[in-house]
Order: sequence, then structure tokens, then C-alpha cells
Amino acid sequence: MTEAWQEDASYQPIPYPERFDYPDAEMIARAGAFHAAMKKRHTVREFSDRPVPREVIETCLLTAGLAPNGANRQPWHFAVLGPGEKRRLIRQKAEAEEREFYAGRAGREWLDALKPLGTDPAKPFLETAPWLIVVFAQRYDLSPDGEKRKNYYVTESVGIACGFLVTALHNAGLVSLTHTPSPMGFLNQICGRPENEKPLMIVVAGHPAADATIPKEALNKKSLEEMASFF
Ligand code: IYR
Repeated sequence: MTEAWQEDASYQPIPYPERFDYPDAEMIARAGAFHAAMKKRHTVREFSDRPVPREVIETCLLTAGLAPNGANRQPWHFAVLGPGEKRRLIRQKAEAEEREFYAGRAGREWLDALKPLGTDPAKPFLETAPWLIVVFAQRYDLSPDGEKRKNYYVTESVGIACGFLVTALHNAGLVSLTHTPSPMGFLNQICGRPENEKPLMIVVAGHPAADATIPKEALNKKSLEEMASFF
């Protein structure tokens, strides 16, 4: 007997559009070349105000939108802000939260963990960098008549999209910072986003300041033995 889940007209398989079939040696070389390229990616906290064409950001967002995701619901929204008044407000609100966080709300253990990164409540990059991308996760869809439709694996999906975005920005020659003021509910109001969307992070994008630094700690990466096991 055919069960309902075995057959559905909405399922229309098409041939896999692209075959690579690289020889093993070429795969190994390509994997190594990509690792070397990604090893040059570093989170930066000091941004230049040098402008970046909007088209670069648009294309990187299209790349983010290619991320694998739950039931292909693509449960993300990117609110993109160039310099302006909204950015001043975001900085004000974020720094107010961060001052409390660093003054003790985080707790001793968390603050100790952050010491090697040298972070503090000052977030000038929220105004300096040419672009802020506020990433929202759509916990459910809302139809115009207010009906809710559930989304799936929302945090995982949007997290992967952020990974694609950060990788695409790096590939374009830009630097980024994934910034997470906490709590960040104020972002809904400033970006005019509905209640079904939860801000997940701000991706700050641009060029590094001339005197930009990275914490030495950032070079401390786990070895393969430390982070993987093969069976
Ligand atoms: N959101 C704070 C604190 C912070 C937390 C973690 I975990 C970091 O990896 C970095 C910073 C801030 O932006 O300063």
C-alpha cells in the first residue's frame, strides 16, 4: 500500500545539476588551497570607514542564502544598514547592554574567558564600518492574515547562513565581526522587523582600520586530533 508520505506531487526531482568528479589528488590540492585561504580569515574589531560597494554585500548575502536549511524554508532575514542615524541608535543601545555585561552581569567565569580577546563595552565599529548586517531568524512564518507556519531547525539554518556570509565576505577581501549584544531585542524596533523574527547576531563588514589588531589568542586553533575522531 502507498502511504501518503511516499508520494506527493510537490516532490519533483531533477538531475543533479553539476558534477565535479575531480581526481583524488586534485581534491586534496583544492581542500588544502581553501584551508590556506580560510586561515587568513580573522575576526577584526577595528574597522576603517572606507566605503564598500553595496553590490559586494548584496552578492555575499545571495551566497548566505544558499545555506542548507530546514525544509528549505530559508528562515532568515538580513537587515542591512549603511551609515546613518539608525546605526547611532544601535551603538547607543548595544553599548548600554555591554556596559552592564562587563560590569558584572556576565559573571566572573565568562569575563575571565573573554580576557584573552581584549573586548570591552566600547563598540565604535557599529558606527564606523561601512555596513552592518543584522541577521534575523524567522522562528515561524507569518502570512499577511496573521496565520503562523512553523519553521524547522531555525538556529542551525541561520547559523550556517552566517557561516556562508562570513566566508563570502572574506573571499571578497573584506573583514567581518560577528557581534552579539545581549539582549538584543531592541534590533527589531530599530530595523522594523516583526515579532516572529529573533535577532541572532550583527555581522559587521568592511575594511580593517590601518592599525587594526587581532588577539594573539585567535591564532590558537585546535589540531585535528583535538577536534576530530575517525572510526
Ligand atoms: N557581546 C560582548 C561579549 C562577548 C562575548 C563573547 I562569547 C565573545 O566571543 C566576544 C565578546 C561583546 O561584544 O563585547
